[in-house]
Amino acid sequence: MIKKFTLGKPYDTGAVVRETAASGWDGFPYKYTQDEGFSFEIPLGSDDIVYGLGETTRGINKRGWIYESWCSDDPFHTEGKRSLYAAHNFIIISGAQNTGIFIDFPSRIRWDIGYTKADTARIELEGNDFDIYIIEGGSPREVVREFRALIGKSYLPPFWAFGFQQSRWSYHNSEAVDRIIDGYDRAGIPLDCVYLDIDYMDSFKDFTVDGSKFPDFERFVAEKKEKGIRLIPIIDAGIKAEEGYEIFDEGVKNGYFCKKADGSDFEAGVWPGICRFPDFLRDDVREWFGSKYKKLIDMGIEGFWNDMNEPALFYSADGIKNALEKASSLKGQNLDLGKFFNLKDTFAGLSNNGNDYASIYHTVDGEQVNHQKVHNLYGANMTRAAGEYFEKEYGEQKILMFSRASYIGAHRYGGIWFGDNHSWWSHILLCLKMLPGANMCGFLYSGTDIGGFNENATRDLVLRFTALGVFTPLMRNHSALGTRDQECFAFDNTEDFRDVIQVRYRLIPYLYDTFKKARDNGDMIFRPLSFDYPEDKIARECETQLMLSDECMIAPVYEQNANGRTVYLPEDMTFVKLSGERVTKQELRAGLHYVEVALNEVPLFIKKGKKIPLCKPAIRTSLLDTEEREYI
Ligand code: MIG
Repeated sequence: MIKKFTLGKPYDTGAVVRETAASGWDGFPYKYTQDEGFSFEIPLGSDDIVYGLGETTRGINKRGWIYESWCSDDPFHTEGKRSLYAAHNFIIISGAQNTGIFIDFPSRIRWDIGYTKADTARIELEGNDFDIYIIEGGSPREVVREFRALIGKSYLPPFWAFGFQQSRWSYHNSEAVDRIIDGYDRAGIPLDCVYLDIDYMDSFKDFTVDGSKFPDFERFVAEKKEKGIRLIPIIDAGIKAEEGYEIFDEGVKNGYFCKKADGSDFEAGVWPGICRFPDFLRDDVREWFGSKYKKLIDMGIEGFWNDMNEPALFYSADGIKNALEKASSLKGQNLDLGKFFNLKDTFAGLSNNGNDYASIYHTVDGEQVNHQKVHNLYGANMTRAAGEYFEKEYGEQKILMFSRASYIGAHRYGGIWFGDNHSWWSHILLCLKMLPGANMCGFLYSGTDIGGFNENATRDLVLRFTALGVFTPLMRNHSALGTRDQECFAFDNTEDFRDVIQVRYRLIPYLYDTFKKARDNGDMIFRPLSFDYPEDKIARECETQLMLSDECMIAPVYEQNANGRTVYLPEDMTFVKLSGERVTKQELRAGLHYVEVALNEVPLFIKKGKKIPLCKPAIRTSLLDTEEREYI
């Protein structure tokens, strides 16, 4: 059962697709207070679990921390953080009752889930115009299904997007791209996509290609496609302010960019230098920007990733001016501690600065809307711009699209990746913990940078990371500028990588069916164990394993130098080790077990009475015979 509580004049975020009549406030079940903002308190029973918030730091059970919905470009995903790139405003309180709460409000929300008071979740909205949906269900899974019916069907990517994908910041030119494909082919490791990061563009200008790095891009793209490889270029939110650049000129002429209070265009520096920012909240701007992807699609491109759309702002002209003024006012002085740190913070604080966000205005239905009020919708509407255009022009399942920033609703137009993680062992688990939360909110096509983005990866880390990535719909190895080479063939004994990635290709028919089933039924692909075994104490606390669809459980190895791990089986299961074309099976009883898993093996647990299909591996998805299936 869904109840909707509306206050003020909520901004139409587009998250909800099913009309729901508002209930009277006297039926609101929680104690609330209303002043400049709105806050309410939910009592938590000592055994209650709080699920949700999608892409966030920390655990599957969100109790014991404060989270903030505020899409942030933050490349350090440590436990002390409150926000990452997404605003997924949905939680489930699970105990004697199961209650889902969706807050459709695009500005900042503070979720104090038992941080200040262990037995209370206190939720504070920075504003008084919102819809809150409260969903009562028999089980957490039912609550999720009801919620998903409310927000509409998830995006369905093309079939080839389930193949293995290789990325790096950056493969600078056509030779670099060829070297990657060649490296994979020579090692016999399956591959479907190679990514183009910002350096493929001419001076970081969206929808351009630098002809000196990629001469005859169209032919190059066609040649790769002949080989079964797709190139996936990045698109950034900021548009270089440069006269004569078509996108900039059109944006200026039609007034499509975000404004400042005085009506002039807002400007900030990102990769291309000073940029302007398309006002994606407007229908006409979305239509215009969406249609620009055609430039690359006409050159044979079939997929994109949208980046920097929180939006990330390195600096603004005003910010630089103030900082320089401060610096010069201190010239010649002997700085005391306070002045020194103040100066340092002034420069460090230039990026993603709150004053800059506060100075941005959107124009919605002719009215000026301050960015602070709708911050969390910016990236989501960039994805929507692309997704709406793709569906209209090319139909469903044709163009791959996923984004860094997101808000619920964008799950209908694309997937997400979890942004700039690190080559840390703990980030294998962080990915695992985010998956169910993202799935709850409809983001089924999701995954993290395999091997880790920041810092240097080791061979064993990449192998263990990849073994988890075998199950994530988006399976992409990506790494930052300046880090050690992280492609599978860059390490010794490449046959181990082949063994792991071949398992992915063997599983694609199953994973694809699983994806479609979850999409059609408003279900999750990945569930916490506690969803399925709510009475089982150990299952309820398990944060290192997940249920996969209705047949399996996954339990990746996530520690360095470990030859295996301890795994908990809530019921009897078959322990399967997959490696290349090899399958070994062992029946295990319910309970705790230590299982050995070699670096070239992918562990999987299949429930009693269930079977899953495997096909033969191939080096491309296009070469898979998905009909010839063996059941294990
Ligand atoms: O400021 O385009 O998350 O995947 O490689 C960094 C360069 C900008 C951030 C993305 C990352 C990408 C990088 N981008």
